[in-house]
Amino acid sequence: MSKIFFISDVHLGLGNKQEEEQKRENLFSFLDYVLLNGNELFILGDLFDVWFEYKQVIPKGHHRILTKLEDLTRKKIVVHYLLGNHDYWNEDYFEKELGVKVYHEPFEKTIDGKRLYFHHGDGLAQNDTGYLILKKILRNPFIISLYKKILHPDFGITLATSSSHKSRNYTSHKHYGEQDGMLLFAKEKFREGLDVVMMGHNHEPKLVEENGKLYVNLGDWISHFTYGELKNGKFEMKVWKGVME
Ligand SMILES: [Mn+2]
Repeated sequence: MSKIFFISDVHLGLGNKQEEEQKRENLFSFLDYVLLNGNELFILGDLFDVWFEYKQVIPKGHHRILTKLEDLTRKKIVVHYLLGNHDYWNEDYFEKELGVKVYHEPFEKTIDGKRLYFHHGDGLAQNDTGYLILKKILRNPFIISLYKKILHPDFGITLATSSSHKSRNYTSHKHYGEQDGMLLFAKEKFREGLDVVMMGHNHEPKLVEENGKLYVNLGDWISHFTYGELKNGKFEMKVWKGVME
């Protein structure tokens, strides 16, 4: 039986120097644990507070996490990385250089006979047409490639960083019933035959069991440091206490 780990919303680069240092050490100790004990790792988006990659350029400041991920894949641990609304602008660096499996869209996997569905969690709020339009624009391949052609990386990445901060202020101040929307979506998936629906995005750890089906929100690594563990067909949500004092 395999042992599989799940995390979401680490938002590397979001905090001040000291917070980031602490978060990194904490995350690295977790990844070392996964390296020794796991078979697979799922990252459900917003690993970075901003990841904006050009064909030949990646953002500065994250080299240690990149080599950590490579350590995992070199040890034959399968790393699945579903892109979130803060780190969607991925080219092929993670796949080609780090051996990570990258997903641009929500996806399904069967594990130990159970059907699991993974979604970052954005765009599921009720009556939030504005965000859905914005999401379409921000993910449009033509617009993304035009942006990269026009803007030098120093400017393009800086601009992406500042709009990421604006987007957080916007999303954290809206009340479109995001929690409800996510749970409703999960229930819809249960009706389609899925057994587990897992998300992140709203930074609120949550576990809802219903007729043997499971909705999981993995929380975040900003204030909760929560992770999921699936072992012998049993799912548990835990808090990583690693190197925190
Ligand atoms: Mn998000």
